[in-house]
Amino acid sequence: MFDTREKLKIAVQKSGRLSEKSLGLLKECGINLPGGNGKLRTEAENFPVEVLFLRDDDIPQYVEQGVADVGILGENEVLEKKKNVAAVRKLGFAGCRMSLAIPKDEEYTGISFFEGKRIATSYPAILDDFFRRHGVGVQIEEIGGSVEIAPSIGLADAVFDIVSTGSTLLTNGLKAVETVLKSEAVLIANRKLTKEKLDILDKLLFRIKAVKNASENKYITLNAPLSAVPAITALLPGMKSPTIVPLAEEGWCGIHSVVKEDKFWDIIDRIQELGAEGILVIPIEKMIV
Ligand code: PRT
Ligand code: ZN
Repeated sequence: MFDTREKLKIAVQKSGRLSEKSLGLLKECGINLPGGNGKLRTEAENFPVEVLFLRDDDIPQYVEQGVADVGILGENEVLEKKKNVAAVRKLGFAGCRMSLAIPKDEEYTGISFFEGKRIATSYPAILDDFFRRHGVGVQIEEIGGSVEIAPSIGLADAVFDIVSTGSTLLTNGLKAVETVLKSEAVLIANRKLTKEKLDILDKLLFRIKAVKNASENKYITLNAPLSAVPAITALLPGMKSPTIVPLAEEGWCGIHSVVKEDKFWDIIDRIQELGAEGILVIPIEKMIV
């Protein structure tokens, strides 16, 4: 398939919240990576890629320098590091927000609340940009981790950190008061990839799209009275248009289509009201559109 000796070098997080999902995505794209914990690099057997396992903090720099060609990491880390890399595609996992939080008993009065305050964070660049944009002067205390304990030990008045469920803030007596940004995993790329590497990246992106489409859609089949077909097909646009097949029973047909996961329950309710019966919903393995 590839008449090339070049391999696309993909940086993924070595161990952390992104590791499993990043490797899982490559696997779903049909890329077989020989396993083995503790490895620093591995080459796929059936696709021209090599995977480098790195700390997520280092990935933007390595991609900028071309040590890796592409990388998978959180948008928050890309924004913080301010490296010259291309953000190619959002990947839909590791969703979180980055928020400002203050002790739960304090009254929050808006962004000016932070004027002159000390804020602990591991993301000083994003925070500095935010307060500059709002014209609020703050003192940023950069710390490497366990940001949430900073107020209780007297290091800071507030924190700026990643929030997912909110339970870390809660158990540390803090409340989130401002969302500064939302983040999810993204694929970034070096800006000067060779034509051969760009071709491999295109193939990879094509596969990622098929995997994502599949996970965001369901295949649906149902039986309907012929009189209800126009109304039902209007609700089930499908990939091009729904497939309609005759049934042995007169006056009825089968309808096959694809529905978006997020609209799914709403559509089921409405087609049932229109007389649909025998509804089957089937997961899609890959979806090429
Ligand atoms: O070792 P390395 O440097 O590679 O990893 P890391 O420790 O820097 O990162 P890691 O593995 O913790 O997170 C990697 C990425 O996952 C982050 O950059 C985010 O893009 C994303 N992500 C998604 C999260 C969270 N959700 C998350 N909840 N990263 C961190 N957290 C932490 C947060 O810092 C806080 O301590 O979880 C806590 C809050 O969680 P809740 O659920 O209590 O609100
Ligand atoms: Zn990190």
